[in-house]
Amino acid sequence: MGGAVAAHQLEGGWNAGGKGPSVADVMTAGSNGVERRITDGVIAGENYPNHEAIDFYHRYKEDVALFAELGLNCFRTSIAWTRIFPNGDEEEPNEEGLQFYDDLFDECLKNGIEPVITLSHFELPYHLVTEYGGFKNRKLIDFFVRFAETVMTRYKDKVKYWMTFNEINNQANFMRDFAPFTNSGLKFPEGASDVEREEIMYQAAHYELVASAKVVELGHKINPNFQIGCMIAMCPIYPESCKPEDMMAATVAMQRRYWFADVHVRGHYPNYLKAYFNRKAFKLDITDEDITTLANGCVDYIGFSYYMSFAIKDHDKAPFFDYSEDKDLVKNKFVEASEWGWQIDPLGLRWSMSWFYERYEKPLFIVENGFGAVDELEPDGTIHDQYRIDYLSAHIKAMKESVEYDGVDLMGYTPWGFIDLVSAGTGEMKKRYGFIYVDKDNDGNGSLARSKKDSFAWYQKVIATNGEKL
Ligand code: P53
Repeated sequence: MGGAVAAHQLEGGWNAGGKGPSVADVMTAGSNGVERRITDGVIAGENYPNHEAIDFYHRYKEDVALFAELGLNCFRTSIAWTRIFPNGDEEEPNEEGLQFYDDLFDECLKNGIEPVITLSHFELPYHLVTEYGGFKNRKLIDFFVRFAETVMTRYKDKVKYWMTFNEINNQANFMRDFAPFTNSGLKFPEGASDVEREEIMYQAAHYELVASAKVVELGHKINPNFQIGCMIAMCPIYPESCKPEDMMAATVAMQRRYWFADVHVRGHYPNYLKAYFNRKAFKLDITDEDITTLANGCVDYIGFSYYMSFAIKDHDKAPFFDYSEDKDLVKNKFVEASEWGWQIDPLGLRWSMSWFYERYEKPLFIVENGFGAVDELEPDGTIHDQYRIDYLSAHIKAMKESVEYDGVDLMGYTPWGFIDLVSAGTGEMKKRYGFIYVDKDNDGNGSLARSKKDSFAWYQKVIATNGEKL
């Protein structure tokens, strides 16, 4: 048991140590219901919350000591691609960036905490967007492989567990700008039609899957003990009712959101997707060599995040039931939601674990789970976040049931944002997930001091008893 974060959401130091700007560095702060804006480069006077984040870059030693006190066995973070290759297309890496992660991993290992590393967590070098158009350009495969080879070689004796692309399937929501940009550095041409957006998304995702497969193969050569996984955002999609058309709509929606996992794990495109590509007459660059690469780079385990479940109704879309994540989802009247509208559904985690395990028979690693909420600081500085404890307890209980009653092979569990950090979706600080409070508000004010919430002692006990005491 451990905890999870991502470099761009906590490190700050966005231009320190030779780091270049990433896609996260050109996104302004949004708020609940207000999307983050993507600016053309870094513009003076805008509020970019990731530039300072919680300043982990300069405070990691004290922070890792706190993580050790919490009792983390493992620490999932990402390596900011732009610390290593500031523009993404250089031949040689930036030594200062490499040294930073050497020091961070040493600090973790010294404290008995094993690093678990995501290679690409919404941190594509911004230069690869402006010069190459992001991952819709085949050249990005080589840039990513070079980055991965560099860090996997450098840290081969410090890091065993890796993941390639964080939540690669978020971009199934191609009608919004956020996921295609953060996943793949995509900016759609002005006035692009729905179909054009979709085709571009599939092309970029294909190149990412090829890049991932190459890195899996290469990683196993660098160190045969490496465990290299994918990372899927799992929000199961339930039929709104038992009406057969609702069931079929849910099935098709699951295909459109989770085919990425099929390719990662099985090494080939599923027939339902080939049939869809044919029907849509997409012109995708998928070569025979790519097909071989995919087959040779199947992942070792399935990393996934779980926060919420979705529901869908058929919307009279028979016979194709084409899915629009932007329009087709409906509220599930049987569950409550967080302040940000994320539906709280612990049993959905057990369902998801069964779905993955039945389908792939590969070990699962829950690499994110958590409850984003507004915390109230009491006059004496304490924070009573019982709602967070309730959410996590219920999910850990579901996880235990999955292992005990359904026979699922679970490798680990790392709750998200166990130290408060910048929200990916909204750029807010006040959407907090942490057991460790960080004094900073949405406007960037605050001392950045760390303190323990009630959930800190609770999670300490959970880790110490391996989930027996909730
Ligand atoms: P925030 C959408 C749906 C599920 C997970 O999210 C998501 C997103 C993107 O917002 O992202 C993951 O911060 C992601 C993390 C992120 C976390 O979930 O929007 O891997 O980077 O911070 C929570 O509340």
